[in-house]
Amino acid sequence: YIPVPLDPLPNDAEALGSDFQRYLSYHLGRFQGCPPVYLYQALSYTLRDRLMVDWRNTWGDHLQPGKRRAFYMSLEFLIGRSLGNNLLNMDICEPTKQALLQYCTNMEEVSSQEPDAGLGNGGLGRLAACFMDSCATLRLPVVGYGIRYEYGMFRQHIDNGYQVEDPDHWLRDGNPWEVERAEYTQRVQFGGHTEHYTDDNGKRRVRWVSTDDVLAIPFDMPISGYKNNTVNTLRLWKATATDEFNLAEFNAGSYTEAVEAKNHAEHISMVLYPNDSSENGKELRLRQQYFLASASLKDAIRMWERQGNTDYSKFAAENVFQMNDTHPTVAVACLMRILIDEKGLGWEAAWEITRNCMAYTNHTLLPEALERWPVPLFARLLPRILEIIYEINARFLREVSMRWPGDTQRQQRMSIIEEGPVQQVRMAWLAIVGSFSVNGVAALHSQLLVDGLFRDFYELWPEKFNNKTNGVTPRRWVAHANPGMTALISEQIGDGWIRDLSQLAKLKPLAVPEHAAFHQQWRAVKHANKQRLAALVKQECGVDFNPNALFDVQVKRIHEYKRQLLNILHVIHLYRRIKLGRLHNWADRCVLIGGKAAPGYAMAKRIIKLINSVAEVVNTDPEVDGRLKVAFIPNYRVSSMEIIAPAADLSEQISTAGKEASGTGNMKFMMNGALTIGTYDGANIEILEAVGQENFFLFGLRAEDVSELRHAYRPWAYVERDDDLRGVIEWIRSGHFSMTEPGIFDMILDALLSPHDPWMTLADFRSYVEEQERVSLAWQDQEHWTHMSILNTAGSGFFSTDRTMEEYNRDIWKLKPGGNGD
Ligand code: DL6
Repeated sequence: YIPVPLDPLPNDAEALGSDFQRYLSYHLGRFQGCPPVYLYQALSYTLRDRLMVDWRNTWGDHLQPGKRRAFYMSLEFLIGRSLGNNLLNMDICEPTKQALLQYCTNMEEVSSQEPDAGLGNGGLGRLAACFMDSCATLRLPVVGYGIRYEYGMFRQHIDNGYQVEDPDHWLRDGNPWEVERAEYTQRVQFGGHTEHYTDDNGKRRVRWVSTDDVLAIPFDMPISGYKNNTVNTLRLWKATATDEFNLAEFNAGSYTEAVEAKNHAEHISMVLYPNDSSENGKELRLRQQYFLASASLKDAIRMWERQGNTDYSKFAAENVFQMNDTHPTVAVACLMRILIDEKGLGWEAAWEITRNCMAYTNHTLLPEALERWPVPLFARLLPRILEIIYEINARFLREVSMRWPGDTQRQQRMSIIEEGPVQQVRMAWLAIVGSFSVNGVAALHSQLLVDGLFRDFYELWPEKFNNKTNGVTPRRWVAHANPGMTALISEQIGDGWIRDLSQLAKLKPLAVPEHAAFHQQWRAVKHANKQRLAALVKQECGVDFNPNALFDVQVKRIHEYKRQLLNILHVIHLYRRIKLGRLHNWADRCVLIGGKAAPGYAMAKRIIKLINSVAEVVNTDPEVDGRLKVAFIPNYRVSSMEIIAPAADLSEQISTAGKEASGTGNMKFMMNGALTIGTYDGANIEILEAVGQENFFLFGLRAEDVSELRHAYRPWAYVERDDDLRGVIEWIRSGHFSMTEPGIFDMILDALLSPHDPWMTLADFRSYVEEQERVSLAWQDQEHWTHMSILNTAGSGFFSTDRTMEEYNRDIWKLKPGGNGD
């Protein structure tokens, strides 16, 4: 094969239109009256073609000899839809719209056909997707490694107020964006046992034998940079059976067993685990983690060796792996195995390399989310890897005992192997020991980590620990999601802010009342966005939202620590105020709540039922008369947030202080001009600092208050001294919202009223209600609200993932931004 020069394809409406037509007819075989999903596919192929030259050139740049690269390893990439985002980045929205009009269809209709790539649970997975976007925009040579789940995050529908989960077979109609690269298939070992032997040079070696291997086939997704001719790669692995494995069974006459074996292998990439904050503990999940780590490391090594490299002492200078939470951290031991068993390096040399190319990001302070794996499971599934972990641990504990002689308690606390009835491998400890960098995702979170959970390790290696406050990509979350505001801002300050979000600060002078015309336009844009959301709410929930009311929004995973309960207690309080005729300083509100509960999380599912039950009562009570509306939007996902964030007036970020590592929804809302009501938690604190206390509604306990109160928490005391709270609790208890299913909310009340409630919801009720009253008052002065809204957008420059990625690069990755020769 002789590579041929590739010319960029023309981007005018005529060329786009004729390619679109060609794909529809000649490739997809669809003619008149075809289902609209094929229009989406034909358009996506048309656009993907136009990414190919830049994609090839960007790879070429990444693969230059001596070039340092980073690999972002994540079990989750919550990408959402690609079409609109690529159109924006490629700067061909207008000709594409024109091209489609020739074929009697419009962009909205076509782009709504794209299924969300829901390959993630929530914040952690969406962050990974935003990182990919920013790396491409900054031209950083970063490859994302993940799993191509056949079924992404489940789809949620609501039946009688309860969450019901439906499988999300997002790949059913194919994925026009991906390119399969079977030539780079990797083999991943499982099971078997180890053999210790002496090689021809008299060296003691280990081999891992009699394994059940699985093949990992890469599928590449293009990640376009913003108007910069750069296309990075997200490489997602699909699992499949090896041929020999099938053949053995087949030759034994067991055709069906052979096919079953194939199924068994393919299970690995079948489904995303839908838990975002508790360990999964399932064998299949560990298989997924090792599958990703092993395939990705082998692939990165393959690329490096293909450049002619053989001297492994240079490997860490040219390769860095960022591990997204504990999920892929088995990579530490996996790389050791490859270097020692396959490349023949000694332990010290291999360890030096590993510790210099691994970096770990922690995303949670909840101890239950820190993964641990039972040793017996590890021994059965990954016997060689367990041996290596034992050796890492033994050497590490020697280091600890030299530093703190005789401190056996500390050794126990720091051991990678946790003792107990069943020994466990502590994945976070393995990650810290095996990495040169450990970071948290917001200033408070990083501080709490080194003060608490990771304290022992911080005392040993303070230099490893750092903070990288999260961000979101302004391309998807403003330029794409909010075209009205984008045009308005660009008219005033130019469009440089889309690449350099700190330029939004130029809006600050426009926030003063003298710029009345601008303020009028700002409100008009928000109003139009609210109309768009109101239409969605009507369609999805059958509830009428009045765009003149305050849109009060909380969308995120349903979890007790995120305290959707506090929100709904406030809604009931507002409802009582209407019923009791206490309407002083009233502001009409539409309260929108959305999010998925982990299928096994009974309390979270009951909270969804409570929200829906309250909505039902409030929305149908004629006395409410439009003053208050409540809706639960089903199947909250990336594409719905694209409509929700631009329309929100008030962003609810009300977690128990010290529990939300960062939050990123808070940033999306702020950028789109919403004001935040929030606790002093996660990145809320940095938002508050960026925008000033006078433009933020702060309430509630602080992290240190929460820790202090832990052993003296008396929820009844709050109820006894607060008539409003008592009234709210009584209304729930009396069955006001559960007439046909008495007692269904008792489990919620019991949890709220328990002195062991770790989320301390009732402790924050009064200050939340009072702050909400300030919100209502502030809303009545629309001019001042607009001023605060503009200042929120103007102050959001820090929260771009471009800044986050620049910091990762400056402090951890140290990559040279590329050029692809354009
Ligand atoms: O760092 C991204 C995102 C944070 O913004 C959230 O605050 C945090 O909860 C989330 N973490 C996880 C990990 N599991 N848990 N819990 O999803 O990460």
